[in-house]
Amino acid sequence: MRDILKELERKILWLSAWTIHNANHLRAEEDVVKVGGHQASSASMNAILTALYFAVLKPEDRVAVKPHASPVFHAIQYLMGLQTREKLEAFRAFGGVQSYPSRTKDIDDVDISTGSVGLGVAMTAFASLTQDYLAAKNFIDADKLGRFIALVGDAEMDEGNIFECLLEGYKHSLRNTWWIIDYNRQSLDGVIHEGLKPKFESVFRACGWDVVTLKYGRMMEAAFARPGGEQLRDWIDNAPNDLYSALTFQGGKAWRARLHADLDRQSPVGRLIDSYDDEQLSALMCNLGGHDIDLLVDTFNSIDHDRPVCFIAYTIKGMGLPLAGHKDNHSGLMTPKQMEEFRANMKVREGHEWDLFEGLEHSEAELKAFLADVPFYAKGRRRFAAAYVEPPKTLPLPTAEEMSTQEGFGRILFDLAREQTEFASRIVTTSPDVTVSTNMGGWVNRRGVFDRSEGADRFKEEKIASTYRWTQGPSGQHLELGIAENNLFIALAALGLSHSLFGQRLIPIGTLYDPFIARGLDALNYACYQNARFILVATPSGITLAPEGGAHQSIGTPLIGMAQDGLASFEPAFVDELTEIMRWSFDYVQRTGKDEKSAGWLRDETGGSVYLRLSTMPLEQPKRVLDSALKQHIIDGAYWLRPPGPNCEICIAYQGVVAPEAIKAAGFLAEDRNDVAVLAVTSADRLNAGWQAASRARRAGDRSAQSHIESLLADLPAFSGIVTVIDGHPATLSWLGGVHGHRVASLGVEHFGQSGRIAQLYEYYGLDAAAILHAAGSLVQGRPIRYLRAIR
Ligand SMILES: Cc1ncc(C[n+]2csc(CCOP(=O)(O)OP(=O)(O)O)c2C)c(N)n1
Ligand SMILES: [Mg+2]
Repeated sequence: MRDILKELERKILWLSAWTIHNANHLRAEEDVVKVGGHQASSASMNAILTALYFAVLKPEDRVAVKPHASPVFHAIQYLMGLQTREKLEAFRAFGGVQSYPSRTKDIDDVDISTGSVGLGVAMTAFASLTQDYLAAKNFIDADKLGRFIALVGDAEMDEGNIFECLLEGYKHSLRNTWWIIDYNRQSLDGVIHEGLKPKFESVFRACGWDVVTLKYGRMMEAAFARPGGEQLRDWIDNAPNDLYSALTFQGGKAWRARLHADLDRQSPVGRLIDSYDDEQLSALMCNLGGHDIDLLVDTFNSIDHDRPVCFIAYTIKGMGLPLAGHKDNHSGLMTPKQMEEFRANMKVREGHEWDLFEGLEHSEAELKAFLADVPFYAKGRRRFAAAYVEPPKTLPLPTAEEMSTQEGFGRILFDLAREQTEFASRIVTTSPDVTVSTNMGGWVNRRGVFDRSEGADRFKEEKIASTYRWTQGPSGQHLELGIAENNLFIALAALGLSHSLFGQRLIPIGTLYDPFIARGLDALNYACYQNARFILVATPSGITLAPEGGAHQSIGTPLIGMAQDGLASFEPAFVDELTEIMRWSFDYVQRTGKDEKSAGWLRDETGGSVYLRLSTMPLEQPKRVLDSALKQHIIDGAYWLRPPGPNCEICIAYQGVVAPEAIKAAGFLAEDRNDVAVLAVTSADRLNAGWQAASRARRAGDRSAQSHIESLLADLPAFSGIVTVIDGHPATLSWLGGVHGHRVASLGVEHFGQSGRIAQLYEYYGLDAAAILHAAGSLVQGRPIRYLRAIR
């Protein structure tokens, strides 16, 4: 079996190097993007991936493969019949295998996407926590837990989000997680800093992990056991990274010259060195732990506990290729001549490069029998689906004369927390230390904090009065996180893929302060790229958070919401709108319409995640009952609060908490111009997406396609001007003028906010009724608007 494994290791090295060579040299004249960055980096982890996939992993296990090992991963899938030659031939090209393993773009069962270094690593930890969460609720079988394994580049360890996640993991008693560090001591730019290994080790141990070092391969160990061996080991241990790399690149002769220069030739160690010929000496010196299949398989399979383990595997970047060890090899590519030599070594005939069993010594029958028996693939594709969990048909509408959307959100959740329904049991909330300040405290009072073990509430035991009675235990439905927004988003990514990773539906709701979305933005993008499903509630937001000042006020987040793929963004002004949006979101996050092309032009069938930008400012609530048409408009992104008539000269379009200013301004305007329209925008994002989609559909021949905003603004006379207003960047709504060519004046915030009272700031930044009237004045034709001077 081990012999076959070693043959497969060579085969995978061949296939991955060939995939890259093919894309870069053979198809370079075609439209294939020519960049290396994979050959050396892939080869570095070739043995580790071979060992894992063919001899260690179980079907329940999940792996995040470091971005540049993508060709190795796909070569393994190709051997297993799960990846096609066409896709490999089109590596990095249109429709081909992705540069970095992608759950959404690749066809071969990628467990966890990687690409932006560090994020896939943390994802394994949060996927493991998700598994614990599901097991604690008996949603999955607690006896069949998988392991979550990250293959980590050593330079990847510089990413801070990894350390944030280590601390969080410690707090949640992380288990069933392995991180295998590819300690090749090279990054993208070159050879990395000396002596990181002990630092890694102490950090991991401090966070409660076991650390296993795979430094010497078995050939090395055998040499160390011979006379002079100890000295050889000392030399290896003390060799600087760059020297080791350079000698690796130069090969056997160079090794001998250097070793003889440093160690007495006539001593036992000198004789030990001379007992190897050049080729053997090179093989010996490159026989680091991370390249020794036997050692790797035995070490991985010897782990008999569920504590988290960090393996530090010494490797050589480019191992087995002529690029090995060279400091510039990250984007290095084998030349055609080198590839020919490599081909000869691998015994691969021209024209047979993609043949599965070409150049291998074992018979096809033996190899096929081996592959058919690999445990990891025994249960087929591990991409699951979960049953739809019926959301409530309607959500009880929180009522009060005045209320903020943030309060409304908290009350809706609080009401849901009372329900003993399947749906309520599938909600999981999480927040980076802002659970209370984002109004989820009541929900947590009722549903508890998740922990694998029951916790005590000392304050309760001591009968000390407190608003928050948060019991802690396996039935808890709130995952309390420390203040690290990266962790929030990666937790949402993992919880939001529960249906696909574990076959169990969760409805994750995460809260944070709106400005701090920026802190975790790459992780948010990463979650969306994987098609994770969650509801992000960002509150409070904008300069409406007046006394908090510029540090806590968000400006650009509405634009983030618009630009982020996979995320439908809303900013309701009133709680009845929010209630409808939340009800819709509970369905939207569960939608599974697949094919982008066959779906309707709005792409709503595919579903996605949702971002709600809320506010702490209490607004007087409208007294109305939403009919189904209005509900639909709220979801589609806008409705006429005051529809335009045929003589309408001015339309005020607002989004979110500035609604009262817009309404007030319309009131003033109406005293002078009796036909003033007010457009309530609940989602600039969905309006814009619909507009873009309809334009695309029309270009593709669907002449009837018309988006919601196009129909709404069709009611507005061509001579009307639109004043837009938002507590956020004005560009969010300024595009409205492009829909039918209306003139636009856009109000919003462009500069860091100030502390103050809301009215002061609205005046200062030009969001108040007076500013709206001024803007309207600049748009109307003919007689100026009266009252302008009376207002300010
Ligand atoms: C967030 C992020 N920043 C930068 C990059 C570009 N990049 C890709 S790999 C890499 C470093 C590679 O070093 P290492 O992790 O040691 O892997 P190796 O190449 O040695 O296999 C960098 C900087 C990236 N992919 N993601
Ligand atoms: Mg490296």
